[in-house]
Amino acid sequence: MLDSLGASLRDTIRKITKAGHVDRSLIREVVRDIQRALLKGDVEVHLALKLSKNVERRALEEKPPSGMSYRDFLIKIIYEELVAILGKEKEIKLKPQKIMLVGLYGQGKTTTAGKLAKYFHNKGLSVALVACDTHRPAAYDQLKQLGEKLNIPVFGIPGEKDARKIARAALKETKDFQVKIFDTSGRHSLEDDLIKEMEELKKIIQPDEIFLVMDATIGQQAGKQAKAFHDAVGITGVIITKMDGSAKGGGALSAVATTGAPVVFIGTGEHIEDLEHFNPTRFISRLLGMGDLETLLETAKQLELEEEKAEKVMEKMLTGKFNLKDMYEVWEQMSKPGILQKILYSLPFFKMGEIDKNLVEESEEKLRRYRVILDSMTYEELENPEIIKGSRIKRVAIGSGKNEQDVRNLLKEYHRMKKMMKEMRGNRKLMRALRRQMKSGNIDLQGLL
Ligand SMILES: Nc1nc2c(ncn2[C@@H]2O[C@H](COP(=O)(O)OP(=O)(O)O)[C@@H](O)[C@H]2O)c(=O)[nH]1
Ligand SMILES: [Mg+2]
Repeated sequence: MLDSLGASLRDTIRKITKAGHVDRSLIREVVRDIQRALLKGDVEVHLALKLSKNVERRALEEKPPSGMSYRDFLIKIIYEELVAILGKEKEIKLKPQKIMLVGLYGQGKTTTAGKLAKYFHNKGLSVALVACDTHRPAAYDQLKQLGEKLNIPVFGIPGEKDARKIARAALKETKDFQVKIFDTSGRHSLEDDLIKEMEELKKIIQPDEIFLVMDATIGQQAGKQAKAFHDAVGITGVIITKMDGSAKGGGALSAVATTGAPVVFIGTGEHIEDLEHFNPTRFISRLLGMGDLETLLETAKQLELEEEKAEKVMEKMLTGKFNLKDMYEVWEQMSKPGILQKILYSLPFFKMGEIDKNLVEESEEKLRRYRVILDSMTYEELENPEIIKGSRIKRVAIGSGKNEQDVRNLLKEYHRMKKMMKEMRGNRKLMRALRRQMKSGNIDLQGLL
């Protein structure tokens, strides 16, 4: 599926991985490669241009989260922009529903009706197929045969010319089934006659979903067709078939996405199981060669989360709102290598000579020792440590199985930390530098101390 587009994109990724470092000329080259690959894959010119512009702009302007290389960051940007042109994923609800399939001749409606029946059947729902194609003489038989193979009932009236009659009768006959899939007639083009038929069937069936079935080989034209069908009858999603045999699938997928209609499924072969729920993220991961990419994205997410967390904790410290919960968080972060550890260790209160041995070990040890004590405190106490006195100290000590001195030590440590933060806040020069350094991700306050 999309073999040549996938191969070109993977070559580009490889080029980035092998590059000594990321500079303007590499970015330009990569952007040109991607543009060429997309155009060859039938992606619409403006869309391809927009994507490559976005990649270039972001690669030049944005900074990777600290801890991530520019190389990985560039790959991440490319990945995200590719996913973005495929639109949003549409969730398939596994509940009772009526699905009406529409589309032109030979696009794969009947085959897809069978595939969908199997899809829902495999998810444990009872399914019935309804043959509303009254145009093709063999349409009923085709669906009937599919149903027999799958062991799924097919409702139809052989010889009946009025699709509306079939639909009405089918609704009664299939009322005990959870999912009902209506196959309908096509035409050579979207003509008035077809529109009228679709509208009438829609009124009778009252479908939860109207899926337009389109063949990938029409490429970018899929966008126009999706729009025309949507204007005519209102579709809720698109199924693109024959993705296996077409180099133009990228064009079809991206063109449909620009219309705002979600691609719901893709057909990837003639066999009944060749149907995939379409997920843009997974699709692009696979196209770019999964494995490594997944780890890279996972790492990026972790780093971004950590950066956010670090900023939140720091902000609290800097504004002077600092309670026992925050102190716990600080220890936790100090015992884990990462950006917050870097920040915390650069702060003055850890350089005052008291804590000079292995800080990581020390933090871990404190966490272990104090966790049970903190667990025995109420929410109110954690938020306002000042209220923990006399009888409260006794209660917490008993609750945690420690003695009162341990509880007092913990509180002492908290007050000491808070006091240091207060002093730090008084040091304007230091605060300014810290805020600046936090933004840039390069933490080094040594010179200021
Ligand atoms: N390779 C491939 N062929 C498909 C796919 N979906 C449908 N077909 C073939 O396309 C042809 C037309 O399909 P059909 O379901 O009869 O289309 P309809 O006229 O819209 O009902 C048949 O020969 C199918 O086997 C697909 O995903 N991949
Ligand atoms: Mg058909």
